[in-house]
Amino acid sequence: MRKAGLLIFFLILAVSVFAEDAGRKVFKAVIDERGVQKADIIGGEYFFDPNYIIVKANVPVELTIKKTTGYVPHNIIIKGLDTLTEINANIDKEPKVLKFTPRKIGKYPFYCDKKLLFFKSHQERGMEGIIEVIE
Ligand SMILES: [Cu+2]
Repeated sequence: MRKAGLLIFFLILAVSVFAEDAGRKVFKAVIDERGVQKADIIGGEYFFDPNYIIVKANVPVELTIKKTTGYVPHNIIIKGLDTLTEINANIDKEPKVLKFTPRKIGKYPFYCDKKLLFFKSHQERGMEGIIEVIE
């Protein structure tokens, strides 16, 4: 009985890992004439679109983020992109530009940390993504 439980646990784990990858919408930031990498993100219930953004290291980034219609408050939090910055911004219907220069190659999760009472957090409901910094 114990083995069966373990097997089910690993099956669920495998399925959830697969599902996470399958749900990614990938966008590679576009470098404009100023040499700035740009990407637009929309946040809403309960997603970021795109939710996998690829940027180059040591090139300034401007992420323009805005909210879909609706009254649920959202934010975006990104940690560790460079040594000083932790991005933590509310998302509004008015587009907001988040500026940073990624220094280290790697994958950096971003998410909305809003949560209503005992409900699942927005992050748990799928309001999360990854910024991948490449060379
Ligand atoms: Cu949210």
